[in-house]
Amino acid sequence: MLYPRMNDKRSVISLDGVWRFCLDDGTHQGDIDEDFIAHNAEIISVPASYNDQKDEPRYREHCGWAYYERRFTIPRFLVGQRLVLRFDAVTHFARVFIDGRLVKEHKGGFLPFEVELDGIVEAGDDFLLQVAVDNRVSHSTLPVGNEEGTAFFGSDNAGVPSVEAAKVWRTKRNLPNFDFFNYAGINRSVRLYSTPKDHIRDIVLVPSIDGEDGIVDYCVETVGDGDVSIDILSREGDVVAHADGRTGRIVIAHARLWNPYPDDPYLYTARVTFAEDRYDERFGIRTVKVDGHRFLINGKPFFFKGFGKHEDSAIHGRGFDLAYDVRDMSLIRWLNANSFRTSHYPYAEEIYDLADEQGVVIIDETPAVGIGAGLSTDPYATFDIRSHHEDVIRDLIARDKNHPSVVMWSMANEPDSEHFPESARDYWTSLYRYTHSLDPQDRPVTFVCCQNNYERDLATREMDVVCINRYYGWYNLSGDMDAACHAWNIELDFWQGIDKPLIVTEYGADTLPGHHLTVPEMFSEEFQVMYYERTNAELDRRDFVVGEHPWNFADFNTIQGVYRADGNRKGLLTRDRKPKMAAHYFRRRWGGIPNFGYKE
Ligand code: BDP
Repeated sequence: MLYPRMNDKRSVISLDGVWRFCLDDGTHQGDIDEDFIAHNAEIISVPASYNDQKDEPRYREHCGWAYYERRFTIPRFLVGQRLVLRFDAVTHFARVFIDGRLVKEHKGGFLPFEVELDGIVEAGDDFLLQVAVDNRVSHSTLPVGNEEGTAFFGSDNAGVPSVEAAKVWRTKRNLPNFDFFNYAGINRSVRLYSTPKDHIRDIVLVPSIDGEDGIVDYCVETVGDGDVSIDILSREGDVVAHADGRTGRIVIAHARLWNPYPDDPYLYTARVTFAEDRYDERFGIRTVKVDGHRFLINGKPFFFKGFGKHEDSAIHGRGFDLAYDVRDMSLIRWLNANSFRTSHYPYAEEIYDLADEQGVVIIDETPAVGIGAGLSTDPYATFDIRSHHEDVIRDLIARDKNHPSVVMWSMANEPDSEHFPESARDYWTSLYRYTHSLDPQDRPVTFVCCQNNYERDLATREMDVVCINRYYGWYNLSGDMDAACHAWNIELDFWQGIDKPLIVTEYGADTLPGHHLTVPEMFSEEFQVMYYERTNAELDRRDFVVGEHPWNFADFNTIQGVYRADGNRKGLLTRDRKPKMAAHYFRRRWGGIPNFGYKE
């Protein structure tokens, strides 16, 4: 799916701004009731989560439908053009109405969807746009909600003997099976864009390297009549190669490669022309491959220095915030990092553009978090998760396939892979094959494994890269780093025998900024630094460990619960991006670790 870009053939009009909004009272269930909305509507900002825009608790606690509306007039000068309404992300389920008529339903809160307006409205029309949004999570959504009445770190234990109170606790409550606040609403931009009627539908670019030359195998999908031609432009805008036809191979002589910063993340542009349409897609010449226990970018062994992140900020919630994203890119460089994982859902498309440009490597994750966690039944046999999971993987790859920054797909975070090991292995290996089959660049595929009994787990070892989240010294062996390091080594001996590259995709300790101790105990800044120093010393001794991603880049908001004081505090930075001592520690450490050849 192409990102909406403006040029001399295409226009993009933003529908972001102040919309009218109201929460459902539980009686409308996603249907539009004009009177109800008219009586209850108030202002809300789009894009942004609705939860933290108001001071009444019902916005944070809401479970169910909410309604957005605004009027819009399509400029008459767009007569004769194809018109498309595009939602970058509505969390988690959307129903779109135009003048009261349902025109689209979409499941999944982190990927774009479109409404073709042909036959619905025309240039010059003024219309009412309404969006019903459902924030409920369950065993059939991704991320997963735990319908049995337990929430991540929350507790419905009412004490003795009040069973009735526990029932009240569960009523109309979202029970996320994940550790980030369930921010909802129109979280990303809404746009109307136009293209010529005969148009370019998609562009697929597959780069490779042949000696000094860059190769691009390409395919252009079109609708209507016309011829396709493609120019490759250098960063300076010069045409360096050309081809005609819908599919083909282009050779860029003496190509410059896309490399992670501080090397040059060089980008070319594929300028595709078809009939009256035109589209510019940026791309990089780079290859990705797993070879034994090494992860190769452009044929060289790469070391991942970075973190799991979140899209999370004050007031916006999970809403798109470009200034935060630009600042985060700057902080990634300040930290001497080179990568991050889009834990635990696909991020806004603009972030991938920034990463391409800034030379930051991405592990691109689906919103499949919480599958089977805390259940006593086999989630793979019990719940109907597969078809939605496949849809999400398909749409993620369709959206992100051309980004040079994306070097690996993560199908999920911390699904249960231990309690029903055969069933989990069957599910994950077949989804792994499915993911490989969809990716034109055939990048490595993985899922991120929960702290578990890794000897029982049969799925994690089948992935291209072993990705493990481990909390030795925090949730396990709390505060005792001698014992934690001992446990690490026992586990690392096991993975050494599997002989695949391993990335520690999460490890960390909650840390209260400004809490200092001479004796480094848990929650102090000194403990966080010691935790990482001790753990990293063990990881450094293993050459199959090809990456370290502390959890998390920054503190982030979560559901309230006994384990969370003002959210998850494992950030190297505070939520408003001030460095803790551990940020300075990693900045020094990573400053001494090269992108390539660290453990050679
Ligand atoms: C891991 C999860 C992550 C949590 C983290 C934690 O993958 O989402 O935030 O633990 O507890 O299990 O801090």
